[in-house]
Amino acid sequence: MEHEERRASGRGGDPAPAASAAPAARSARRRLRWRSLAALSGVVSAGVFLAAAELVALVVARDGSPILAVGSFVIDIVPQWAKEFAIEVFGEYDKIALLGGLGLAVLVASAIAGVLQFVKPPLGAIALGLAGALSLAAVVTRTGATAFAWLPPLVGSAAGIVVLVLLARRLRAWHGSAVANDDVAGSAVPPDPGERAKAGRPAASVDRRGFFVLAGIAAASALVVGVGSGVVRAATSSIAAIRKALKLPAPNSIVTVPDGAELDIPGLTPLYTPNADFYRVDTALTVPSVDPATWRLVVDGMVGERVELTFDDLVAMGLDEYSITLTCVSNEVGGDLLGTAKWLGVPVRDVLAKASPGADADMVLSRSVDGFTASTPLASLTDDGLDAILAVAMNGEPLPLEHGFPVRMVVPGLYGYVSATKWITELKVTRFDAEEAYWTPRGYSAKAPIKLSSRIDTPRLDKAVAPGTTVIAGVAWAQTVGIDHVEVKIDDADWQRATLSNPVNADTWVQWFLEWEATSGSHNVTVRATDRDGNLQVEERAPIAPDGSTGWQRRLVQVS
Ligand SMILES: Nc1nc2c(c(=O)[nH]1)N[C@H]1C(S)=C(S)[C@@H](COP(=O)(O)O)O[C@H]1N2
Ligand SMILES: [Mo]
Repeated sequence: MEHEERRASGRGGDPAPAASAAPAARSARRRLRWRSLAALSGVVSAGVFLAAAELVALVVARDGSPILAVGSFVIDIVPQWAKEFAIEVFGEYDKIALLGGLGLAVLVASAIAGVLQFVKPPLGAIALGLAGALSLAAVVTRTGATAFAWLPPLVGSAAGIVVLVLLARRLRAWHGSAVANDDVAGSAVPPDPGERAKAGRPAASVDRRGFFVLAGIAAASALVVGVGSGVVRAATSSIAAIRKALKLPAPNSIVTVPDGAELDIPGLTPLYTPNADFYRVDTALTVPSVDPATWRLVVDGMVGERVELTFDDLVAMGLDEYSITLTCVSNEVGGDLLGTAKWLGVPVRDVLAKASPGADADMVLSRSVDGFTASTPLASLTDDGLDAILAVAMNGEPLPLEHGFPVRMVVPGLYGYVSATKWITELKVTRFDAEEAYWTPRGYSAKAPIKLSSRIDTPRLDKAVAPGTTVIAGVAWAQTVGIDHVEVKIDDADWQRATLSNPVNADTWVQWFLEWEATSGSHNVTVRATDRDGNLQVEERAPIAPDGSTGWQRRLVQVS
């Protein structure tokens, strides 16, 4: 009893017995204490409000989230100078700063509502109802508000008001019993249970527990529901989820892989590179998030008519499947910055034709959402014999996010940096003497056809082979032309022709192999390819800059 009374009147470091000194200061401290608890009940109620609204929004109408609606509303009304100031002070954290500021405002307002409900009910509940009405207005006035968008703020404010009313009631009960007990204690007469029963007051400890239990349950549920809804929302509204749910129409044609196109040799690169193993090269710090629903492709520049396509427009042009080996200019001799996929897409020439490119144009500058650009000769995109495409799928699934979702360009025979723009948004018809692409001022050629090359996959340098029959195998590529033959030389012996896999097409690499009677010791294995135009792979070594490496790969093989 004594113990309870002292707690209720605040322990704030006052060593003096309760009634002895400075009664005014003591009562001020007490008032502050009760008001803090009232403020707490307001904050908890606001938490319940927001969490309940987020849960309902998640289930019935995502755009009904009061947090998002009010946040967007504030972003819309903030004047330009304030935005600039925020960007100057907070940099890229300006939106986080805005949300933080908004959160602080909600905290203060809900604390005030809590105090009001405690001091002058039902003022706090009315204030919360007002906040509900305001957020409801923010929700339903947003452009494109859906049919049930009003439900989340309504349910949220109802839940918040109920919790606030209950908490304030318990707090007042506790306050009442504490004051009554205080009076009894203050009379310096040992409290008598009989007297208390007469006054009809339960122990303050009971009311206190009632308040904290309810506040605790409400706060914990708000936290769990709020954080849970946020996590589920983030996980399911992410571009990854949109990609997963995306259904592409059936293609008009698919790639036919002829018999013998894929050799079954351990250690040999597969004909088609699984998406998960496909090399990735780009300048993007974080993978761009592009929603196909809002994606647009603009064809402009030197055109008869500017054209804008949606994802559905593009896909409705009809999809076909193409087998193309993509290669990076940074691929060193023997390197692995290349891969082959079956791409589903639309010919770039069909898209360009809609815009009627001007006769003087000789280049298309393709641009990504993140600002990357590539310069591709117009002829490489419009030539009837070339399968330059805007691709939407890779090996049977929508483009992986890191490979350009939802749309990228793929051009057979050109290095990726001058053709394979991922997350593409614009095709600007222009001239090489008028525009430069991303890598051009950085030491790479404006035009860069892929160089004919070949690679040894097995045996490997780091794995000794046993003497006897050994298979030497690898891949060779000469996109748009095709490989005619591959030759292998062991030490200083004569060149021997390797056996090739059955080619899928000229744009796809071929696999090759040669059986070799390996003898103990170390041996040099060298490979070179010749394309169907009769060009022999260049022997002389060249670095990757400015337009791709050259040289014959020579590998040291240990036989023991
Ligand atoms: N938006 C964008 N697209 C890009 C690049 C880039 O940096 N940004 N890099 C290009 C380069 S250099 C290559 S080799 C290919 C690689 O494609 P991948 O990552 O799908 O293998 O993408 C090309 N497209
Ligand atoms: Mo590249």
